[in-house]
Amino acid sequence: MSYTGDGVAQTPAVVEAVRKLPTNAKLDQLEGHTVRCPRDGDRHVGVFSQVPVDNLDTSVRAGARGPTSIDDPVARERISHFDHERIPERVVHARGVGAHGNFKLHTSLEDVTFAKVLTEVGVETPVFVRFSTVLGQNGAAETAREVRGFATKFYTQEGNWDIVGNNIPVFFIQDGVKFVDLIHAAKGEPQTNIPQAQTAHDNHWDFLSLTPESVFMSLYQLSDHAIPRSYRMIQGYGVNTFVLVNKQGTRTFVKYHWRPHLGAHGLVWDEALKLGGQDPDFLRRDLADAIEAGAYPKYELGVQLISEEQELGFDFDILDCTKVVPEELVPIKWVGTMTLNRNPTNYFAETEQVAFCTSNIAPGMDYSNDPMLQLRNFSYFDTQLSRLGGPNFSSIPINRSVCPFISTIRDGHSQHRIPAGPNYYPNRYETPNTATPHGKGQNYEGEAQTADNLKPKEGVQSVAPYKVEGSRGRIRPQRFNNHYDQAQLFWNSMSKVEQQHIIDAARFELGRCDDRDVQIRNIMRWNEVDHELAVAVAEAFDIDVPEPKLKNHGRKTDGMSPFSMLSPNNPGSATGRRFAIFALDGFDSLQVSGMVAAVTALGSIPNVIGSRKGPCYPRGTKRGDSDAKGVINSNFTLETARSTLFDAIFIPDGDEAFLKELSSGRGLHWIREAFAHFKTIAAVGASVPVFAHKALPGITDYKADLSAAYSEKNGVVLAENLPNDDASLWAKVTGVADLGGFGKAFIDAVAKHRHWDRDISSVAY
Ligand code: HDD
Repeated sequence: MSYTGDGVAQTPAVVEAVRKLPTNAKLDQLEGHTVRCPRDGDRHVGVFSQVPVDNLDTSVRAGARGPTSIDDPVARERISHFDHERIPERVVHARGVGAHGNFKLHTSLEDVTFAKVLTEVGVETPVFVRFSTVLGQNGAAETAREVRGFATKFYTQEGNWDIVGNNIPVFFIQDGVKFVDLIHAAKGEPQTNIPQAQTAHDNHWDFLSLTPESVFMSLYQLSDHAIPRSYRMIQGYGVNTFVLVNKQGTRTFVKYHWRPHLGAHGLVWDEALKLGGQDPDFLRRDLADAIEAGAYPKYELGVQLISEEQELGFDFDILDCTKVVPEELVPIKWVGTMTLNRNPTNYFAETEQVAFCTSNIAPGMDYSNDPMLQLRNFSYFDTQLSRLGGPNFSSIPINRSVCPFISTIRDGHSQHRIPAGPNYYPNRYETPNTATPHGKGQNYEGEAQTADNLKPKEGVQSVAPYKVEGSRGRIRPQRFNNHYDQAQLFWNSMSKVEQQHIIDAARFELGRCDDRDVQIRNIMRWNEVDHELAVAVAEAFDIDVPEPKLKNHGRKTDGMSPFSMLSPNNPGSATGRRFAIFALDGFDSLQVSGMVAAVTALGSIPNVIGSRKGPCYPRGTKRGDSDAKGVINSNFTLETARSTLFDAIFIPDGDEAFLKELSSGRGLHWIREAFAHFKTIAAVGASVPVFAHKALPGITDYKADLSAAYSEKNGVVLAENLPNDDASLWAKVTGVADLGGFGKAFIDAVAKHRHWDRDISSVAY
């Protein structure tokens, strides 16, 4: 028997199941607050008295058919608790998904900081990450074209440190004071609250067209970055410039980067639109499923370091968050790896109640004077006051640090701790010369604290002095004014396909605007980025575009194009991908079981698509036959899922019944749609003609080469003559390379993510 934090015994089965999950110091701490039901001897309780009750089904009545009695505390209090279950959703980033994990440092930054989390190599720091969409309310579709939040709370040995970032490195505005209007314009119209979770409407593009600093981010928003395939495949950025401080008190500016090990990948727009209805939870499900399956997402943390001497040496301002620091000017130094390996136990208690604050920094860190960051530092804790009901939100379990601390902060709504000891400082119990970190930081004797004698102290948050000068006023530096250079850099760095996606997205977004002025103003703005871009968008609106005032400088940079991440250094990976494996009745059992095992061995997620939910029967067996060999349980049918939910499709050989179902309208639609979304498709044996002649009749490029074991073109892998009765071939599944080269070709094609060279213009899908 084991005990939870509230001293109640748990059943051995529950304890055993929890023991097997990955854990860390934070998760151990949370376990102490977790009540796992049902436990031995549990009985349901009335709400506030917590006394067990005998009946939760029937309220107290005056007579079996008489009125319900108001003196029934159980009914009253249960309903009352329910009535108050909701808290205000986040005013932005309402829709999110969380995960626990660890951050492990592999390269110390001790030259520039004394923060232990960034200097102690090999130490694992527990983290909680919340990914989110920005505009959609809690429940909105997740695949809308949206910026994605990527917020990380590090539970360091020295207190909590939060990087509250996005998957796009720049922001729409330069000054936090404009945030209110940016968000009001982007969210639903005030009269109707329409649209939900999308920016394809007049107000959003009206605001952006009147806010020139937004032009760079507007292109990012139109790119594939804004429709990610998975939260496991997004980059992350701290966006604002922060500061690291070393033992000497030297300040170094820092930009934070996260890069996913799986590479950054987008959805196809048609897919994103359909998924919005087919699975509005597509991204959170993807993350939870992957973690559950052990395909743990990993991200590399990188820093760009800029000394105080370099601060003014660029032709942009590093305090302007509408600009990146191009990697060619300041390379990224990769310092550690984050692994997400455990799903939350309770969505509300963890994912909803987690409170990120940009002001949460560890000793050895500081803020820059980026005017966005300065106001963000106010906004986050301020919003938690109303969202989480008062100033004690930091003692909610998910927000507690794992390091010991003392504080004289007291009282207020929902104080969960019992603070003992003095509630003021300094006090006669801890004098400035004692070993407490607070004591050491104070100049007790009353000596003036000057820039010369005020040095930062390790282990405590203290200010490393720096010089500030200038006139007070609503003023902006000149250097914040060049809005087009980096927008051009971004546009130039996209591949042709990515540029086309931006043009298509711009046509869609402005096509959903009704105000001609809004369309014209945005197109004229993009004209200053690139004339061809503006002309291509304008064609869809019959708008003439004059020669631009600015000339495109033609320069490019790394790290902006999602495709550029699939460089020779990063050839892509099929690990963690979702495979659809067809097991309609009459399927070839060896091929299906072989592929399921191969995909599992790869660390990916096999999904069996069957004739029904439940047992599906292979070639040579009959439905209901209890002795049938090779029966497999399906996850989905052709009806309950669509190709949009998967990265790749494997269609084995099969008998007449199999081919009949595969050739049905729905079966052919699956194939056409996956083909039109540029996904990898493999077909074997008699399924090959169904693919080539029925699903894609007009397209002659994808016929199997009958003289070869298999053929591969643009991610279509066909093996009409592969021996399907060779048990040893199909049963050797530890490495897919064993499938006679066919399996390897299939997996390599999946690793490429999409096959853009396909011509899909004549495919109806
Ligand atoms: Fe913000 C939430 C990221 C600008 C005010 N923001 C929020 C979240 C993320 C970001 C990821 C969700 C955190 C979570 O999962 O709980 N925000 C950004 C980035 C910005 C940015 C990368 C640009 C650099 N934000 C920004 C400004 C302000 C805010 C300029 C206000 C002055 N953001 C908020 C907020 C939220 C928030 C209102 C809503 C819920 C919350 O904070 O906890 O305070």
